[in-house]
Amino acid sequence: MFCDLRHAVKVSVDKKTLPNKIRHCSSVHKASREDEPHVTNQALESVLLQTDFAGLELYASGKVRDLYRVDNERLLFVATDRISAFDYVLASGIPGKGRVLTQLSLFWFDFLAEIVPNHLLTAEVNRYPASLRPYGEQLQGRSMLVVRADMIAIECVVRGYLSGSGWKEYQQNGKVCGIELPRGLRESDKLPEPIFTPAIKASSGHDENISFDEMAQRAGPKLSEQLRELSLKIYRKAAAHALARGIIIADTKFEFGRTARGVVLADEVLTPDSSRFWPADRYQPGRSQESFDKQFVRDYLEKIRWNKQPPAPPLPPAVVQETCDKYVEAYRRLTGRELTA
Ligand code: Q0Z
Repeated sequence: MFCDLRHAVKVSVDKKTLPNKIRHCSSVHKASREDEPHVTNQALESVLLQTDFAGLELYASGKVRDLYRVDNERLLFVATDRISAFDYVLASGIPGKGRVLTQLSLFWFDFLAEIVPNHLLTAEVNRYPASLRPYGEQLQGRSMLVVRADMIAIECVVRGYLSGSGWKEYQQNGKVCGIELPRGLRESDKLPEPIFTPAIKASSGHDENISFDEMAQRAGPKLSEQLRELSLKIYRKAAAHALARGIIIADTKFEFGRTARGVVLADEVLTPDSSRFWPADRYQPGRSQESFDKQFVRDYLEKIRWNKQPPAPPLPPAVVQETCDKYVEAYRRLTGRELTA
């Protein structure tokens, strides 16, 4: 079983044995029994909450992923096991989450290769430059060596369904990012066709939807049209694939960059962190939808009536386990493969 926590109950990894302050923390917070047998480092489904690669320069860091500069041309993209909910990173990690998201991005890069080139150089740790070898074990399965791109500062969002900020805007004026939609749509309704709804990173840290015209002014009309066509094409192909496997990709965000090879798809792609994944068999428009991956987490946080102010609480082992299972299930359904690595 991929993320069986039953035997990992009271482990705290000896941090001194781990190189370079990379902390593998037990995802489980309370020891249930003092006499539970200890689990070795290897057997433990440890979670990576923080990265710190001595000698590597941090290039960017987000709620759940970190990006390092390898040299002038290359970056190292690392997915941690951190999880966020209601805008905060929780105190517990989800074992395997970083690997699932990385392997899913890799699947999609390959699946989409005929439509769009991407920033991936390799995800094979033994082909990484020598400077990364000391961290090979931590990087295995959860990292990608990517080409440094000149990022285009527009979030390329595609929506196939009416949810989140799209639903909010629609209720106010019948439009999303200036795109007029039919009257009478309900929350979570499928749109007549997918729409391109660009956004920019606002100073608040939140995304701010903009019209296509505003994108054209910022990024130029030619590039904007290219990114819109690419984004819609990618979404259509991926969403059809996912739906046939029981997952609705309600919306998703792409990031593009420019390299010597032209415009490339960068960042992570079509993961549950960059998209809304809904279980198709539970789909029912007219209300908000269950999240494929985070529903157990949200339900728990509502149940304990967390006030959604920091610090975010830890999760009980059962919730960690159920959530881990959902990520692995999403990977299995979308790729038809078992998660190894
Ligand atoms: C991606 C981000 C992350 C925080 C910069 N290939 C690339 N070249 C240049 N820049 C980027 C990429 Cl992917 C780049 N982000 C988003 C990723 C943590 C923010 F891992 N920022």
